[in-house]
Amino acid sequence: MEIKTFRAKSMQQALALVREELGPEASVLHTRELPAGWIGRWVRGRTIEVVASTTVNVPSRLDLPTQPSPPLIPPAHEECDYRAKYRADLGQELSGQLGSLHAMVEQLCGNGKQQEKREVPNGALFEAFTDLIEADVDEATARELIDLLQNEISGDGFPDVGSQLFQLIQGEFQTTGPIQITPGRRRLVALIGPTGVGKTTTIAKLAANYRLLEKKRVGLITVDTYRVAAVEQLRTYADIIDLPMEVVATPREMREAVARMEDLDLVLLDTAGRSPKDETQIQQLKSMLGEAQPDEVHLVLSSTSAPKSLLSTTKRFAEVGATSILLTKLDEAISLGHLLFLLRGCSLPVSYLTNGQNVPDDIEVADVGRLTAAILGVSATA
Ligand SMILES: Nc1nc2c(ncn2[C@@H]2O[C@H](COP(=O)(O)OP(=O)(O)OP(=O)(O)O)[C@@H](O)[C@H]2O)c(=O)[nH]1
Ligand SMILES: [Mg+2]
Repeated sequence: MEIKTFRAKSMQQALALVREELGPEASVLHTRELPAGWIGRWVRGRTIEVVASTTVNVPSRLDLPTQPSPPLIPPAHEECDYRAKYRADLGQELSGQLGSLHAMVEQLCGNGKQQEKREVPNGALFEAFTDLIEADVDEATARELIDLLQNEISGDGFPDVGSQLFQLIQGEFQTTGPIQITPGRRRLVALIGPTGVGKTTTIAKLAANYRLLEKKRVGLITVDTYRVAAVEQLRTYADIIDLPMEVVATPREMREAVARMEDLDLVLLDTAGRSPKDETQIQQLKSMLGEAQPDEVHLVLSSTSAPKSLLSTTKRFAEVGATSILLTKLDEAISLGHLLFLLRGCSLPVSYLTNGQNVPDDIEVADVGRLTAAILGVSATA
């Protein structure tokens, strides 16, 4: 029996080693991150361990089929044989890992009746898992998606796991469509978010598109009087696009500016970058938005940020009244799989995506299919 342990700095690297050394027939028996104090992690980085085999016929959720393809859920007697064989052969080194493996077997057997009918291609599930990891989806999310996928797959024959995964991810988030302008009713749209994520640039892109292409009457308000250059940055765009612009510093000025722009079709409200950790700043922003009473509040987030920080920032700004997420700098992100952690973890729909510094071109209305393709790193036609 050949059981090998692979260690690498990331799950991607570890799975690549498994493929390289054991080939596509390998089954992944167990994965874990090796414990190392924070100093160890800081000095050496993470260490991911993957235990894999070409001979242990484990009914794993992530294994590859041998020829002919074994059923995902073995009949009960085979399961007992498997356990006895596995216990006898595995030895000391792997004994500590049996717990999770047994839990996996039992979980799968619990659903045995339902799943016996299914023709689930284990190798394709493994491929889907590695594709998600390679797209930078975190391991826990990738596992959850593969579990969901496994439960979704039904019917006879060999389902197209790739397209089912695509559909599954499409169902994990929603989009808002473009800002809707109703004749005779001014739409007030605020952009909020952390510092430097692209709020002002995105306002310029939206303003130019609605003014120059849609021929709407657009106005700008900024409450960003904190940075010396912030007002000038927006004023430059206002001058080029030929838009009215107001600078407000107090709640009263906000009320007055909003009233003066009542006749326009669209008013875009730029705000100063706020740290989600600064309670005072968050409360100031909340009270300014309370005065403005915007119809939409887009939380602008840079897609280059780390997944946990994106989610915690979103939760913080949701308290301020964010109604959607606007993702910027897609062009700078090396991969976008990490966005799934955010999109699955919050209930806000996505409004726009920006992918460059060019005003007004580098912006598009978020589309579920295109964003899913970008997350998976595949062509949008997939
Ligand atoms: N690559 C890339 N750069 C962008 C994008 N959007 C904005 N930027 C750049 O990001 C930098 C910051 O943009 P701003 O629009 O000033 O960001 P902000 O959120 O208004 O910043 P603060 O007002 O300081 O909080 C600028 O250099 C922009 O050109 C994008 O989609 N892609
Ligand atoms: Mg700004």
